[in-house]
Amino acid sequence: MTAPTLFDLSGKTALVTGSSGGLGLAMARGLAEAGARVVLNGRDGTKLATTAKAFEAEGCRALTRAFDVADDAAVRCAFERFDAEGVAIDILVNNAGVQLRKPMLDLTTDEWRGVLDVHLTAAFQVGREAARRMIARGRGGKIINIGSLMSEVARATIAPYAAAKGGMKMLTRSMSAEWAQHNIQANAIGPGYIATEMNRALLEDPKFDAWVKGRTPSGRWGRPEDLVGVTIFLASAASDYINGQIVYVDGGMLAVL
Ligand code: GCO
Repeated sequence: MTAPTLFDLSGKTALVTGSSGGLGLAMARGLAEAGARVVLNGRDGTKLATTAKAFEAEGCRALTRAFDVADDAAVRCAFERFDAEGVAIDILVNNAGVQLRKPMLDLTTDEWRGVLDVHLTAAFQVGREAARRMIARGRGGKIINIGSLMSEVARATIAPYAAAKGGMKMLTRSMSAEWAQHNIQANAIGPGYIATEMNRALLEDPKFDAWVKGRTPSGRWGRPEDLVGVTIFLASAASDYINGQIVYVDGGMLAVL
């Protein structure tokens, strides 16, 4: 396979969870530009439809599927619909996530569970349904879990998010342990501090903004587009012998003190 075709996703279908905005939308757009047919997902069907319109205006093909990835029955139903419509998911990006900034002493168990469910349980549920079908088809597949700097380090007031993102790293390795034999490559991306809606409060806090810029060797916040290259790489034949890895796109923050 020559270099240019290594990254060509033509003929592939990619499901990106939580892709009506933010990182998910940027990664979905990148996968589409590399040739994949993309399935956009979110809980809000109206928001998803608006996103899909813009997406298609840019010439990118997109299906939309509104379902809650944290709801097991909804996930199963979504995949049964894929089956019925002949939509085979070759690439799964487990991106859906929420943030909840609160000291643990003030956190309820429901709040804790809610964050873990959207990130970690959802990635397990959607991953399981996608892998079942990848294995049955015998064509392998790609699973990309979205971790975080918090897959390695913690910050006060975001314990459930950090626990979930630490879990995403080990879920990725568990997927490799069980599914690599079926030619499924499961890897993760660890974004650093990226300028997204989820981080608006941090971006607008002059002290936090200065800290991120000072603590990051690149001297800036990441942009959602900074994740596109590594997403295409991990979704393509270029990463066929890479399994269980997490690639940090953090401007070097984790590499230095
Ligand atoms: C926070 C942020 C971080 C970033 C990102 C860093 O409150 O510290 O939300 O968690 O979003 O995950 O990798």
